Amino acid sequence: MKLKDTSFSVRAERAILFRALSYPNIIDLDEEPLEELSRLAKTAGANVIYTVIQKRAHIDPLYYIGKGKAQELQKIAVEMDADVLICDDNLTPAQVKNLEKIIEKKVIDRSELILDIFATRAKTHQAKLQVELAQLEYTKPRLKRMWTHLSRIEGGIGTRGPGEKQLEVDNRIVSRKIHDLKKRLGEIEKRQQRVVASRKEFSTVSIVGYTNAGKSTLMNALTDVDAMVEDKLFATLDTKTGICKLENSKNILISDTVGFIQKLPHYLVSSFKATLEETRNADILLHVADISSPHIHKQIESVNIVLKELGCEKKPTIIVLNKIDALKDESVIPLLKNRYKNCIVISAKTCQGIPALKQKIAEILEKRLLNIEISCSQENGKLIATLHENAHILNRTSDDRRLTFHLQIEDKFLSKLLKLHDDIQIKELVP
Ligand SMILES: Nc1nc2c(ncn2[C@@H]2O[C@H](COP(=O)(O)OP(=O)(O)OP(=O)(O)O)[C@@H](O)[C@H]2O)c(=O)[nH]1
Ligand SMILES: [Mg+2]
Repeated sequence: MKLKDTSFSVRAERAILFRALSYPNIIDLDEEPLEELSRLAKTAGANVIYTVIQKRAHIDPLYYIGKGKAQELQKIAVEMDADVLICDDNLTPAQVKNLEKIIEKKVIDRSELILDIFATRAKTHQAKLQVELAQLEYTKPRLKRMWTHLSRIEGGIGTRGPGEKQLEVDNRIVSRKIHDLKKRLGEIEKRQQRVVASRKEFSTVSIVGYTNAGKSTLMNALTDVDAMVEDKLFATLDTKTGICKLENSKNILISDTVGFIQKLPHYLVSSFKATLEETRNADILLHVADISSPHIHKQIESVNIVLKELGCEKKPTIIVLNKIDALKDESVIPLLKNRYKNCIVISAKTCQGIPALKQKIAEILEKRLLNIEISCSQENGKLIATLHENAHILNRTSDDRRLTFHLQIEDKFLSKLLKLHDDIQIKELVP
């Protein structure tokens, strides 16, 4: 089971985009509700020829949009010679099946589109395995549809998955394959954990954020790594790590990673766990957001949801409001600063605000509490007194000549201690 060779399958498909708007989304209506889906579709290689929005009180459990609207879509699809219909929400397997029956064209949902983009973008072995796993997780509950509906759907968006040749594939094979991929990715994850652990002497910072917010551009501004920057969604699928020198001449490790998007399918996040290992272990997160986007709040919120899913919601996080050079209305800056307390305004492109960002990183690192064990001679009264004053002592033991403290101490203070006293021994403890 291999990812299809995308150089042949990306043909410019004619796509109709559709979305049902129900409460509370109708009230909170964006100016262009299908703008992001349209960018995603174009990224996947489609030509968007028409968009349809249906306002309705409830999402239809059988057809997502109303049945009548689906019949209308069928006529439009024939008239406009569409190849594919793309829904902005995630559909149930039954909804896809029912819609395809009426419309008689390939219907794909948001997750399938994102998976498709990931499949075209995956370059490294690990990224490919991760995408393949996510595709299989997506396919599994839909195998029945694949059996009955796939025969008339050849090539193009949504068939780059392992599904297209899989009419003969049954649930058992898919499950076994999922198991096997998880095992292989688990091994990669363990290896990655070891690499991350071996770098523990460095403080680590992970760049996260909505897709296209400027994460890789920021990575390039902070380190000498050459990360790929593109005005495309999901340009980065792999983690890159580089060294950044702070003003206090401390070196830290910074990693760039895959972007997030709203309604990101859960299994995609979990498939990318190995790639996101750096994020899960980072001391600080830089959450990059595009200040020039009218959807900035929603994008920050979507990223926070994914961070929560990764168990990172409590990590010290700096909200990095990027692309200030592209902002037209500067009056929003005070409002944003008020809303996002720990934020900093920058332009990764012009490097405006980069020194201030580095300064902020240094400050947070210095304030970070370390869990350590310090042992010193019993005679070192001055050190013992300063420890009592400046650290939170959790435990204290003594043998004939030495005292051992288990304590929490600020990184900044520990550096000072090390300079002042040479008879202490320090061991960092895992909290
Ligand atoms: N005007 C302006 N454009 C920027 C800035 N930072 C990034 N960009 C542009 O935004 C686009 C996306 O930048 P990337 O750095 O690739 O964004 P990313 O967050 O890594 O995107 P993905 O990896 O696709 O999630 C590119 O066209 C960049 O040139 C900035 O400070 N100002
Ligand atoms: Mg990137």
